Amino acid sequence: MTAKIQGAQAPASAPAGALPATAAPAATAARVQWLRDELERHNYQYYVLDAPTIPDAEYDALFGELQALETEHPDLLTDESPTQRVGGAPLSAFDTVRHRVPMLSLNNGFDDEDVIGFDRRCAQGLGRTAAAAPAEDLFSAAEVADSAVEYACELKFDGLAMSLRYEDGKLVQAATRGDGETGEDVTVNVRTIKAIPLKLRGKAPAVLEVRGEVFMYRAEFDKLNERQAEAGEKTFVNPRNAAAGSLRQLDPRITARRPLSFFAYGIGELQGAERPPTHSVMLDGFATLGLPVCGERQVVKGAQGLLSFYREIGARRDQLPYDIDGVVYKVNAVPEQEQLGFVSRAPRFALAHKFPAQEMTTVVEDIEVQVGRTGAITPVARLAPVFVGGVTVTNATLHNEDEIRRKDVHVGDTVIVRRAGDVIPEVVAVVLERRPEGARAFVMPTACPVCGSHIERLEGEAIARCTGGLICAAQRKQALLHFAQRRAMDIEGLGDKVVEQLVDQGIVHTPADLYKLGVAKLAALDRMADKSATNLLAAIEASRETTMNRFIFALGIRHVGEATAKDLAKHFGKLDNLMAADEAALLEVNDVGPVVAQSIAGFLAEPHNVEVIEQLRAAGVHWPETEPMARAPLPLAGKTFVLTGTLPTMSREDAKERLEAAGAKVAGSVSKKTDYVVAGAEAGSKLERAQALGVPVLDEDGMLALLAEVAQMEQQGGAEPENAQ
Ligand code: I6G
Repeated sequence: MTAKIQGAQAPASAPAGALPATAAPAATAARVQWLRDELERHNYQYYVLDAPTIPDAEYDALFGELQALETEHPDLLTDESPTQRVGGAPLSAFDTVRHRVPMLSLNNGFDDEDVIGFDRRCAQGLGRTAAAAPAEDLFSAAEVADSAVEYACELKFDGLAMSLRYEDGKLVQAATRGDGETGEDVTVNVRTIKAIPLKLRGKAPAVLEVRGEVFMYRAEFDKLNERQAEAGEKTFVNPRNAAAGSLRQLDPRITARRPLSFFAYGIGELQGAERPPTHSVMLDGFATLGLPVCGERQVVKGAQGLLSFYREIGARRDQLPYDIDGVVYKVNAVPEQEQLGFVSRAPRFALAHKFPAQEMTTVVEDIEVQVGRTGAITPVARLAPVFVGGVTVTNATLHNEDEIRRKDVHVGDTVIVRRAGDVIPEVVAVVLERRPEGARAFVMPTACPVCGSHIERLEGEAIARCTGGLICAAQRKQALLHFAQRRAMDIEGLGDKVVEQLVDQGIVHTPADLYKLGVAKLAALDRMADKSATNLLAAIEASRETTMNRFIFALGIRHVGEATAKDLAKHFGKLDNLMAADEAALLEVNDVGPVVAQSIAGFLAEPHNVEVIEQLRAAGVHWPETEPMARAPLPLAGKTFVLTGTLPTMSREDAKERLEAAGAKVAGSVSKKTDYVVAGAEAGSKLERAQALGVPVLDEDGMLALLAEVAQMEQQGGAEPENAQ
């Protein structure tokens, strides 16, 4: 909840945070009520208006104060208090709930024709005549007929349908959809979801059943899986499964720790208020009552409007912060919805227009390994062809040996494959029930399949590597492709097929050999016409003039991406300065930590790498050089930190990166020389040792505050922070 601080207004008689615990009950009750209203207001700002006004730490302080007052005065405790979202005692089973108004499903559409047909049926049912234009004409028609039907368009979130029952504005029941007639009573779990108000704002109807979707934001899902993995617990396949698994916990305290969210989209039972005249007015009304509604919605006219919405959302689908599997269209006017009615339990006035599935099942026919530029061995699943995410997929990365073990992938398994946007397809999970007899476990080869060199996996590393270096043709090919890519030396025309032949025929061994090529050698390659050979040669020629950051990036040093290459070029100004730098000097470069520094120093310590650099310079590869940048040492240089336990929001790896970027060293064990221990939940012996040695202990917030403080100091000229010893 990080955002600008607006300063919460406490009641006039009680300044924020100043009320003593022993205050008179009336004043305490007022303070308790004020804290509750304030916390709910922040929830509303955050979940409904998407405009948070308070940083996490301040929210936590208000929450802590409320908890303390309620502990001291249990008579003040109510079910609606935000403190009651932490989850009570575990259940033995969920009760069954009969939905007073059934939770219907929607008819699905998959292509333009389905949408045009839907619009035509709605228009005819309402006594209007829909333009029977073919799909391609729909977008050329400049105007929409006045008689066109008006629709409310929304997203179809990939979560779990939920019915929330509010009586006199208070949440009294939450039930899953189940079979649409009966669902499960998950009230105790749903009460832990902060996005769902326990009490509606303003004037609420006597009974309001809100229908909507419980889901998980992708970023929260990733963090949850990171925490699960760090704690050695099972990770989830996708946000939908994580949301479903979290809601179906019998112990609500577990649900309370899961980052669930909610969007409202419909009404079930309603008493004591008129139904809103349109679907879009209903959605706006939800927001007024404090219920989160997705902002990605639009009112359109006719099939043309529907298809434009579909295309516009489809183009942004992968950038949305949550998973969706389609969009939903509903006739906007409620009387028109009633006029159209239902057919076999699905409304005639609504359509779910589905996007191509991003997950499908298929069979792993084999697992092979690929050798990358740095020798990294990546196991790849060869799959029975499957249409997923809009393309036919036959390969999916399995990342590394540990991932294969974690996901327990065998040859012969049926697996779920995911392909979202341009991301490389990956195997997300095995359907264990469908494992055939004789399914074969993967064994990492001990020798490189390309050069036969030994494959090694260093302790603490997830990746196994071919030790062949430049004698390995696979590594050489990848290194050349990396060198030639657009963002590096930008040699157009030097693609897979050409590199393959140049390496296999022994014509090119290192990038420097590219500058010795002539037209005749290139034109002799398979499928290389004279014209292509001349163009390629011209591209190689043009690449001689480059920039220092492109050149550094092109060298393919492990852990040196484009951003680091830029930082290095800016910092050292001249290549010779970089080549003379030791690890300590490299650590002074912006964003370079020990791992990157070690990798660069290791690369430059190899005589054959230096030789290639010299050959490239001798071949005329050049760039403008500048003066090195003068830079003060990083603010936490010389300080040693130890991380232990599970931090509430960051992985230890992230925390380590942040500290190292500020110049600190992160060590594995606590000693007298340790400056700080950063401890999270379930910190063990390291925390005890720090306490015994009197080493200062910070929690995650304390560490972030220190980092913010030193960053500010640095901007102001580099004085030591007050609490950095
Ligand atoms: O209006 C809606 C938006 C999104 C929906 C809906 C939805 O699914 C995520 N699902 C149903 C079943 C209904 N309206 C009726």
